[in-house]
Amino acid sequence: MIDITYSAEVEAARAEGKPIVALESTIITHGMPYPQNVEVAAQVEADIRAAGAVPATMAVIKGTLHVGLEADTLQSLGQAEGVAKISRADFAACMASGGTGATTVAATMIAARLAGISVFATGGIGGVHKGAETSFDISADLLELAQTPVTVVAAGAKAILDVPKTLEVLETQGVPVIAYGQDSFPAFWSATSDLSAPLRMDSAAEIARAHVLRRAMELPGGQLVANPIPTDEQIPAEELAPIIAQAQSEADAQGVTGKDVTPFLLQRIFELTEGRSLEANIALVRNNARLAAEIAKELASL
Ligand code: PSU
Ligand code: MN
Repeated sequence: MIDITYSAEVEAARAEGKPIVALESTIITHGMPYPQNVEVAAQVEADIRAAGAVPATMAVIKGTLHVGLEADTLQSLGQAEGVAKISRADFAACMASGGTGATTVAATMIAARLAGISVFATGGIGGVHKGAETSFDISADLLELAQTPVTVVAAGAKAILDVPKTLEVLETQGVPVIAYGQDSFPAFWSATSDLSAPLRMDSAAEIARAHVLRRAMELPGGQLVANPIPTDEQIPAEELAPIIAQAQSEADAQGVTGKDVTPFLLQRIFELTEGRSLEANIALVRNNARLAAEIAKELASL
């Protein structure tokens, strides 16, 4: 009924019970420019393999859910124009109409659950946008974390979001937010923020045990692991604040709404930092991939 294709390496990993890490594709089609998007995606996959796990990048290609992309499929997806950005609301519709779509965090979690994958690495999650009290713009990623049992490793939330409100929604929804190896909630391009994370864990094994316990306790939903960017790669928050403010006011002035908001802001910040935001973004995604691989290995051993 559900048309799913596994890449050769994911197929083999499933048969052998090897650890697998899910990866999203919206970061490829809507989060980074070509050709860096494809280079980074391939590098992140290589990082996961080097850490002893198998990468499964998710995307819908002409109506089929791909769990793991072969290299040529990744290349063409990274260059394709007009790829849909799919979340919970439009995942099935995209498949039913034979469309091609990149998976957001929410859609990647759904795909991971369908494929029996428990761990997923990304850069940043969607959250509560600034001005949400009037726009009601709250990412479906937060509600997915509340209902789909996947541990998501991200570098915290970007300052394009209202981070305190994002943490409030996660708390209301019962999502464990776990800072890795520190008390502070990391701020994407910066390793720390003024906010402390609700939970802290210092090892992949502990994160894996908590994941398994939540399943045993029949608590729905996943966990958000907030993994700080390595400090030698970070960009100070003060430096980015005016750039984010400018990107946000341009979005408001141009009437950007709905699912266009996040890609618009990411693209403008890339342009306004002359690509420096991208360097940090690459470093943190790779760092998250390595931690996710460790968690997947721990889960496979439990
Ligand atoms: N935040 C980032 N980088 C990203 C995204 C969010 O720092 O690439 C992408 C992810 O795919 C995330 C999606 O799931 O944007 C959220 O979009 P929205 O805010 O429209 O829910
Ligand atoms: Mn939104």
